[in-house]
Amino acid sequence: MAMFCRGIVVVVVVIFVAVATKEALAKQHVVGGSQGWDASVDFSSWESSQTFRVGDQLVFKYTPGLHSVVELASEKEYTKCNIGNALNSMNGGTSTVKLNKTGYRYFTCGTLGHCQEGMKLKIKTLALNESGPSTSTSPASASSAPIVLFSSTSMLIAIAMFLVLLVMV
Ligand SMILES: [Cu+2]
Repeated sequence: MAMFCRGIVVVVVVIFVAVATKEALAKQHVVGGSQGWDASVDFSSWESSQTFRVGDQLVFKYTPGLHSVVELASEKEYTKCNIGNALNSMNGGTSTVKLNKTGYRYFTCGTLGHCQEGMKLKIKTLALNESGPSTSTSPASASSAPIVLFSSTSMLIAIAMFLVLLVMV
């Protein structure tokens, strides 16, 4: 019976470690950083400071009623600011988009004129093992949040590993 209980604990801990590791790799990208989804932000330079991978999330933060988030189907519509055939539209003030596959995605604001004023974002999602564009820009501004996320999750993994060792002995 004791062996059976130990077996269950090991299984639970292994599952926990697997989930924690996956969480550590996924990132939330707050679009535009602290300024959020706003016309004053240069989204093209924000985009180039980030590396997007499958499993990550985009979080758009904005004032509802003033802005919205519209996903466009193609590069052509993105270039022309044509929101007539939008794939999706969100207007709640905090909109989360999960990047569930590789490739390009296009977003803009649904408010008249805001796309032309630069509220548009084109991102490329990479596979987990794909190497990103060279991150030659200063790392200070972009990557502070993910590092904090990673270190706390690493701690959980370390604790879980320790528990496994305890159970094994
Ligand atoms: Cu807008």
